[in-house]
Amino acid sequence: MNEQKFIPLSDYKEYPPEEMVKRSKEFYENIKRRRTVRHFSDKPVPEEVIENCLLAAGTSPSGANLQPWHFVVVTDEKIKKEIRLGAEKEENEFYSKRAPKEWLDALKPLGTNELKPFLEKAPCLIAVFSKSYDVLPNGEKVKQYYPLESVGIACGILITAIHNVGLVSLTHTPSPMNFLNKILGRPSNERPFLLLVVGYPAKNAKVPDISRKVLEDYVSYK
Ligand code: IYR
Repeated sequence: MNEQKFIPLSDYKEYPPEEMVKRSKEFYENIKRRRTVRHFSDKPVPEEVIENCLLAAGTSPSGANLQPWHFVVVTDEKIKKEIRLGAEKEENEFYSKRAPKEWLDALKPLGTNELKPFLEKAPCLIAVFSKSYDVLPNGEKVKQYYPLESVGIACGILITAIHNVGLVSLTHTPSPMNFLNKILGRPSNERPFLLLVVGYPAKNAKVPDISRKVLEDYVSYK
């Protein structure tokens, strides 16, 4: 059994209220420029930057601190092509058969379709996997708690870290995504959660003219 062990919260920093207001505004001004981008340049991204963003993601809170995630960074052209082919096969089915009209209507403003050239063009794909159980080196299975919530939070931090360094990302979720286990050789206790496309925007990149809800529409106070 693990003994409880507590250490002082030595890295905590408190800021005076005015400083808090300034920092909260600055953070908001920065993060509100984040856009999901579908037009990528093929300019390579520094490996160390991606690694630092993944270190940031790995600080995420998680159920019982079990950190139920695995990230596969893909820069190999052949593997990117395989992923594109796998995704386009699923997306073809989605757009031509599986998607109800209501869903297709909701996607119209985004201009998405079954073609996913960005999966080959972008320099870096990060496939994120979530574990419903972990397997210890001795083969013992360990249940994970709140894996989807935990991995979702980690992805939020990752997306924020990527924006913070001046790169753009696209949260891509072809469905189903099990083809990623096969291509990337991941075990069956890991479920693909998200395929994050990362890079620089293309010179002529365009984004849909969409708006965000105003605060009053998504926050209430009691
Ligand atoms: N996975 C499809 C469809 C799609 C679904 C949602 I929800 C989006 O926000 C965007 C697209 C695709 O990637 O085209």
